[in-house]
Amino acid sequence: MTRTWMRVLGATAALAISTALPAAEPITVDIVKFAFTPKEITVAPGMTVVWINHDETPHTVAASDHSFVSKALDTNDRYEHTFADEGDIPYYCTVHPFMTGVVHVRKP
Ligand SMILES: [Cu+2]
Repeated sequence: MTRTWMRVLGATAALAISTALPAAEPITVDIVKFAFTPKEITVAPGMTVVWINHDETPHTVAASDHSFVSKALDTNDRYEHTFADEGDIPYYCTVHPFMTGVVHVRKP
């Protein structure tokens, strides 16, 4: 194998790795059987979290500090929120307040 060809392969591998970085990928929280799953997540500032309701019952996603609140999500509805600042943000479902979760926003 020639040196040039090796260099091409190396560049291709580097490209594949950079494409796989999750930087732009939103984090998903599934709402299943009256629970946020996973219940606790950690994201970097600037990242977006997407909640998807898989239940037959409408749910909401509401921050305890009122920094965001979704409308009632029907089955397969999505709600997304981008977290700009560091902190711990507890949230709950306003229809079923026993449904709770936490988003930890931390610099990596
Ligand atoms: Cu609910």
